[in-house]
Amino acid sequence: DTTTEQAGAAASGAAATERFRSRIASAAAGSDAERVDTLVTALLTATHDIIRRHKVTYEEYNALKAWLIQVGEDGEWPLFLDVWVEHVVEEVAGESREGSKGTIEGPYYVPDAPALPAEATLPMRENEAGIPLLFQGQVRSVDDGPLPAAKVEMWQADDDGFYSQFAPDLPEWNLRGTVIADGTGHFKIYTIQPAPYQIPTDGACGSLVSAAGWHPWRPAHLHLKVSAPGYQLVTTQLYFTGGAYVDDDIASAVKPELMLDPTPTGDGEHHEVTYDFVLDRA
Ligand code: MBD
Ligand code: FE
Repeated sequence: DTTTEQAGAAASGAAATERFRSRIASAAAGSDAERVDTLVTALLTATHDIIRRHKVTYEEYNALKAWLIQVGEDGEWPLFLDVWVEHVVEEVAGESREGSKGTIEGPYYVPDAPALPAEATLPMRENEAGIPLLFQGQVRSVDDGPLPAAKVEMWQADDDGFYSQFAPDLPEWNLRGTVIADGTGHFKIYTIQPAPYQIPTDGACGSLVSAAGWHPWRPAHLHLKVSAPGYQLVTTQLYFTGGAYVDDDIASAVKPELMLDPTPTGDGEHHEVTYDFVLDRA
């Protein structure tokens, strides 16, 4: 279910900020002064235009200043940027790539999840809540050949909308795994259908959402990174046809190519769905 319970802004924000810092070498992008000048000048000019056009007051300017300070204190820069900015960066990056559609990574990826065989169950608790789901498919190249031993990294929220390592009291690798496809690129992953995800409402991003009269929800989704040697890695998400918020994702990351429509099977107690990935040459 999608109860009102949630990982608080403080806990998930601090973890996401720490993760980002330890994984991304941020200095590299600062070395081209001409590029920095171009981009920062464009950003500032756009801001100045908004202030003039909307006659922004000192009260509003100070509210912005206080809010920006709060985003940092809550550790919510990864959340803010990935929810409201990353989709356009991904759109630009994806323009030059063929094969399966990608979408944003979001703030909750953790590298090096446990390696699992081509047919595997994601690490989960005994009696993990949620409809059991068999997610299966094949990884191929744009030239149509199967990609043996392709890597399918998967991470997702549980039935309460919580991600392991970003919410308290979950096993470290709950619902995270690195599945190695078989000799014909096939994989079969047993998991549960995740719940919609509510961004924390008790931090700076939550304040923005309520101040603007928006909602704080993302549709239920599976996160994936699919890769093979000599091919470009695809970071993507898959959503569920007809699910809540698929037409109204706060992170603007749903695409028509990314929909799953699992069917009940056998005993009717679980669902299954097939989705194939196509990778572009590196
Ligand atoms: C998520 O689970 C997510 O995928 C994104 C993009 C932003 C916030 C939470
Ligand atoms: Fe997510």
